[in-house]
Amino acid sequence: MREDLKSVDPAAQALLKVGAQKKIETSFERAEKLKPCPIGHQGACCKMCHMGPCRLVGKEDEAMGVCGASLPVVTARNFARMVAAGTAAHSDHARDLANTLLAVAQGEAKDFQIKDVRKLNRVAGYLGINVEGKSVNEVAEKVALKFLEQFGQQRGELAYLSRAPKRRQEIWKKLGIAPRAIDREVVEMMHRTTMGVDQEVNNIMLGAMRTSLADGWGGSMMGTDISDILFGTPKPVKSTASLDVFKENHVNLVVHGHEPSFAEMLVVAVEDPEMTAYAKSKGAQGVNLVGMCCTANEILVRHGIATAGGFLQQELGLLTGMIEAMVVDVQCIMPAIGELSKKYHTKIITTTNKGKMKDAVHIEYDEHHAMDLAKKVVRLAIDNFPNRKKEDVVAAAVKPANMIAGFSDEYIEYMQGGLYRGSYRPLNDAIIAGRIRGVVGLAGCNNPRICQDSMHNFLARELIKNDVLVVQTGCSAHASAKAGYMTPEMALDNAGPGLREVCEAIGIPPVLHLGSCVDNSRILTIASHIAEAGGLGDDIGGLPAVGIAPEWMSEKAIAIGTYFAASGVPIIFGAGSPVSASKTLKDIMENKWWDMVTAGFYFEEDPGKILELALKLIDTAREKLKIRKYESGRFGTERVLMDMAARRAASFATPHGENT
Ligand code: MSK
Repeated sequence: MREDLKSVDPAAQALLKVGAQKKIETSFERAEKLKPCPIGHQGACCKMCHMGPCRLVGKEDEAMGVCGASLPVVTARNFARMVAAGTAAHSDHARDLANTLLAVAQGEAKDFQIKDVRKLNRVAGYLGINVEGKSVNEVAEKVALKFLEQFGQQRGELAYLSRAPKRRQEIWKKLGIAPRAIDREVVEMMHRTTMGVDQEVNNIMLGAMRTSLADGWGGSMMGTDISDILFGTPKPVKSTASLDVFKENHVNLVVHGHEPSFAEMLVVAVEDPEMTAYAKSKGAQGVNLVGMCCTANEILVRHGIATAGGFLQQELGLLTGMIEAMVVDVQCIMPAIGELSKKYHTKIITTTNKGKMKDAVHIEYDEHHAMDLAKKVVRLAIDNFPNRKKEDVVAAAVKPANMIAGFSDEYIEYMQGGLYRGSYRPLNDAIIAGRIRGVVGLAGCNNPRICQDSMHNFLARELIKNDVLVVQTGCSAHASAKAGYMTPEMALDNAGPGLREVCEAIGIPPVLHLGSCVDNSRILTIASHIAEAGGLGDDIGGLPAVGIAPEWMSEKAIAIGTYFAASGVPIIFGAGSPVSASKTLKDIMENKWWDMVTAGFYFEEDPGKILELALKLIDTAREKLKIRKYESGRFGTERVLMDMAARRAASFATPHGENT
């Protein structure tokens, strides 16, 4: 397949060509060669026991496994297990951070400090911890212990559920889906989906919602908050994004994965004059720290560290021949990079016992000795610089795009009135007046079965043109950043007139970078603030807001989508449906969930149809709220809506505008 059909990112295309010339396969080529199993792909393969795997083919009401499990039950169980796995991933990340916070509070992790005391106190308030008369570390210790309790408590409900609007809490209670404890929900979901337990489809899906809420309002929200407390709450920072952020005359050190603690230490270590001097002694001018995937997002939103992009860039980055070391932690790290690194001088460094890799150097991260370990890693990268082979070095030769990142929910509140008068009411007023038609959370992965970034870029462009404010996280945010959408100029040139007016007044891009995958919890917080600010109902359900993950691939994305729906935000996923085997399940998620949680979960592969559905959901919500009907062009020159053929063509346009 042509490189321009594999990715719309010109830098990725250039490196895919390099791979082809060198006969090096990446996930892009493997995806072409290895077709997905059609039965498993649609959720119809049951491998919960060793009587199978049973492949359920045939009519929905006739197909069954050896044990008698029906197709809807098998499909629901598979989906629910994806939710459990995604919840486990985000929450285990939060557990590590909670332990780091505890170690800092108890004076055992001396290289870290509490950076945001204001946020610490706010979080203590959510958890019912009295801060009066306590030192910062005493408060931090109580917060960390309370967080750790949230994983395994045997009574009550997750403390953070109280951050949701009252109406939403009542819905969860009525449905019996208020999560009790994080680990408990994951364990129970694994139990009830094992052979011979839960055999009622609706009940399995209710369980899936409860498990996902333990992620959104549990693990992920804790992960975000602890990172803000320890490393600082993001506020706008300038940076750049591209596969061309590597520097030929520097030692290039990449951090890849999800957890921010060690990466935070590396940010400090590479700036150490001792490290710079050491790099110079080896012939380099310094050490260039670059991020990839969600670890990139973490250090991008807090320090403006340049990003080489998301999940699908990891192999392409190695093809530049310029990476001395790639430090990986957990999640979304392709096993292929171990083997690929052997063709180059690059060292892959694993840092956790949870995630070891053949052909990698293992340096176990421990927050108690964070800086010593960070310097060890930086030195290892520097020592590897003389091993770089000139003949391997290729630049993507595409100028990195400028961007502004770092829009936390706190900053969005602050920019609407300042430190003491910050509020979400101006945003609500802009929505009520129709300047902003609605809000879309555009999130999720890249998937090599879809032209990389094509759907993210198409949807971001078309949504802002239609006066929809776009908030982004994860690899979706990387896609917009690389395409240059995260600048205020983008609003001037491309946003609809109402959205443009709002962006100009506040000085923000029309596409806001909110952070990493766990930071999808910021969208829940923003939605709660919008509901509380008044004028748009009293619940998240019913807001003119939609979540979209057009190029998803990860179980974590499924957990995120489910917690959004269970919180009242309708969700649209592209890239194929893992429940398409069962019409019953599709009906539950697209229709019955509306009656239960005021939101549906849709799978739709066509980008034009995703856009149409998202706008329809937003406009229907506006109608139900009885706010002004959105009219394109009311606040300025009307923008021409594209027809379906033009949209499809645009979805394959490169970020720089030329159609391929
Ligand atoms: S990294 S989960 S590929 S968004 Fe968070 Fe990207 Fe998806 Fe991993």
